[in-house]
Amino acid sequence: MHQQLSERSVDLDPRETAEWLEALDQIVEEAGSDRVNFLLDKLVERARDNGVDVPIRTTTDYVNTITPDREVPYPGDRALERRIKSLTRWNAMAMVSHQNKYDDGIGGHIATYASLATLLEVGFNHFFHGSYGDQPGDLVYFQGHASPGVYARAFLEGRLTEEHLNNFRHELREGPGLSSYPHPWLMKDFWQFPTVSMGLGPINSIYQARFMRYLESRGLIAATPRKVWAFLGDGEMDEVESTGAIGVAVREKLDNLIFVINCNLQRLDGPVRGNGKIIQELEGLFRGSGWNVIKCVWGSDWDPLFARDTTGRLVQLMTECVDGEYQAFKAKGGAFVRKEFFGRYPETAALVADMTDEQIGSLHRGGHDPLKVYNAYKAATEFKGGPTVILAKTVKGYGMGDIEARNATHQQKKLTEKTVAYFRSRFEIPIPDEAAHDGALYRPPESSPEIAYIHERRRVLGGYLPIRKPSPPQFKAPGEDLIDEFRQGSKEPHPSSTMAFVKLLGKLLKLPEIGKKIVPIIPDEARTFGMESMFRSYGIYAQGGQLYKPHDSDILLYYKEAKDGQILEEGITEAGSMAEFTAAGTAYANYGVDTIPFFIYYSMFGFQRVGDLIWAFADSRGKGFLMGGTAGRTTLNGEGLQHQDGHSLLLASTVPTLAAYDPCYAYEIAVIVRDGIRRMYENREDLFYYITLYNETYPQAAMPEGSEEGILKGIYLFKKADAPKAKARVQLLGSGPILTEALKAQQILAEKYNVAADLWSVTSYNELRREALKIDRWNRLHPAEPAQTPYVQQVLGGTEGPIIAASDYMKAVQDQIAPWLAGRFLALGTDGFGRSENRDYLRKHFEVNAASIAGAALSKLARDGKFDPKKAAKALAELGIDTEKIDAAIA
Ligand SMILES: Cc1ncc(C[n+]2csc(CCOP(=O)(O)OP(=O)(O)O)c2C)c(N)n1
Ligand SMILES: [Mg+2]
Repeated sequence: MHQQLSERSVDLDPRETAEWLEALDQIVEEAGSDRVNFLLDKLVERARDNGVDVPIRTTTDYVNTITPDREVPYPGDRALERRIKSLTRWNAMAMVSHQNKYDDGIGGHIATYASLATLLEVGFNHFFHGSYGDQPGDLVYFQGHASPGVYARAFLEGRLTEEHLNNFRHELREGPGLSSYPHPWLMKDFWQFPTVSMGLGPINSIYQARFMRYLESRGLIAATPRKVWAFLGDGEMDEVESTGAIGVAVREKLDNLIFVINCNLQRLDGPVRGNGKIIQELEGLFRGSGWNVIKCVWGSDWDPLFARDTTGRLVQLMTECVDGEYQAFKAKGGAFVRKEFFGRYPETAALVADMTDEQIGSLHRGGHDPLKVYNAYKAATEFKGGPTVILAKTVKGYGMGDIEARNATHQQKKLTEKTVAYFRSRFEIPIPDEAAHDGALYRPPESSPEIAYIHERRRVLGGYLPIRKPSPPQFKAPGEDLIDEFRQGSKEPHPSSTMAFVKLLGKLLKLPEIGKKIVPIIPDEARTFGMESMFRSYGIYAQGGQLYKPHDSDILLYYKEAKDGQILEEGITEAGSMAEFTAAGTAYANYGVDTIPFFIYYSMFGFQRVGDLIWAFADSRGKGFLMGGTAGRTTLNGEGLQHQDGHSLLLASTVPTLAAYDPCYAYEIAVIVRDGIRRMYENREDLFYYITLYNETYPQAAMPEGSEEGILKGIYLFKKADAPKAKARVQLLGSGPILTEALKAQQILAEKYNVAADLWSVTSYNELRREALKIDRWNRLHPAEPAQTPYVQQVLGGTEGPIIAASDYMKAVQDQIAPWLAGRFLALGTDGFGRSENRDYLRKHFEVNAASIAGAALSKLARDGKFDPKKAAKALAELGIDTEKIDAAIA
């Protein structure tokens, strides 16, 4: 069943081995680790010269990295800390169990925190800084579904009341409730980081640590010993986001980052690696990437066994066994361990001959031993030059009696009376039987040594956490003059909306107070967006500065990297860029400093690729601007199916705090961005923006008088029809560059068909719908009051004729306002897969070109009885519309 070790692992000559090791020990003692490393390198080199195949080994034996002789004694009051931990264990369990007893199926988790308690408590008592002087403290990403333990501690600290805990997962009742998981949106003074979607904690914490360095390097915050701690599940490490960015932490030398992976060997359904060892696998992965790896596998009670194990059999046995076996050892108790583990070799059986089964059964795993955990944390916080990962072996459901380490333990919400009784006596909770069965909470009096100790430790460490403290406003939004340059429209050569935005960004970067707070984030397409001139002016952030002379240093716009560079050029990682955007967009709550991130990327690779990170950004109350470049299914020439985006706006509409805009003209962008800064940073509203940017060049129109309100609300009259003798009238709605097609359609309709078309620019269907829904709701709830009218109806309700709404996005984007426009509405959009073609052909294919818009207007007029149907059919032919061609939606 277990893995056999290869010949290479068997010691054929122990005496010779001992001589070599002694020699090595002596050099360690006399010359230190640099010399040892040098000699080891030389030995490997020589061995290879002699034809020996020396593999690169990134794993070590299955034992603790920190040996007992390198440990420092535990600085805290072990007995008192154990009492406190028992109370957090109890209250976490009681809270979940009680809630499920009275509200069957409400859920929650007990087993995860049971495995994590020591790892968190050592941190709370000795490491997690609430503040560093006047600076904010450590940033801790908690394993999301271990939240009951964090609540239980806050309860002991007096930060949460019994009422809070009694309302766990009851957030919509009268009293204050607790959210299931860490959600800043739901508990804005408490949680900082939404982590429960597996994999987001790892990537977000890496970029958080990098952004901390960025802020320090640019002098926006003081440099402190502040750390980012990320507590992660071993099952969670399977997510690609969990390991996909670990190289970044090494490259960026992030010694402010500590991963603690709670290796309880289980995930939800069963073992993480039943047939292998997750700790060894992760050690190889992280060490191979260059992380400082600290394995914390065995508790102190194993140390005497190691000391007596002169044959090396114990370590061999530990390395041979797989996680499926280790799980069984904890699930099945001491007698089983004696037989199936120690009993495998006579030498190891002898080691425990004088121990009882009970003693064997309770031999601890590293993650449950405060001394081992303390030493691991100490080494991690002192390590310089790179990130540290602590691989702590724990037991899922530790202390839960007969469900400890069982496959089903993750799902245990309600404990049996027997389990509760066991739990209570094991952790010595002083409450009567009946109260225990009912899941009563227990908090010792304020004057008790436990509570006094908790407060004192937190006082020494600078305050309580988690805590979320947004900063007050730090600057005023830019004035009207930001827009001035864009009011008049453009001259030849006309820019695209992307170019216009880059110009606007340049202006923002130059503003006295705001400029330095702007954080441009780009994966790798600055040149596509025409932003390369910013490299030289603002520099690309590089923690080590620029170590080479760039080949283009002789030109003005060379590729400049600098320690205090302002631009974050992340490389081709939308997930990493989004994580960086998250750190920047929440800096106001974590560092007390407002930064305004602009993340500019291919719109296609945003929502559908990193949607969950965007959702978590909203949960985090993030602020900033997502700029969807190369937007539109037909505006992006040539690129085809996987690049042409016709749906990001629809996906954007699903995010409650996101205001999404699809502007056509430069002045629209300027108005939206200026107001966005006002709302987010001056007014402190919790929202963020998504703005599409296109790369088609066309004349940028002059800003119509009085259009500002409409631009922000989502619609304004761009150009009234100029057809006084027209027989029929329509309303044309256009967004993004398709507004320019609608502009042409307006002319076609007037000149060829004597139809008057009023032209509207719709900057945001999403915002119009939201406002309309809000008004509808009010009307629904106040039937006795005069009804209010949604903005979209105020604007379009009194107009005449059908409404044809075209954009470079799916029809469903436009359809968002259809319910308020009765039967008048007809959407033209880009449903279906993109194609490699130029704009003319693409717009014809998707039926969003000027001809299609004009044709749709005539067709709808005909259906409405306001235009001769035969003439309409003839007009379609004249306009070159192939009425029998395949529908782009399914092509
Ligand atoms: C992206 C995502 N997928 C699935 C889940 C559902 N889920 C919640 S906890 C869990 C198992 C977690 O296992 P592990 O990371 O080992 O944590 P443990 O509870 O063992 O400490 C799963 C699959 C989730 N929260 N997020
Ligand atoms: Mg696990």
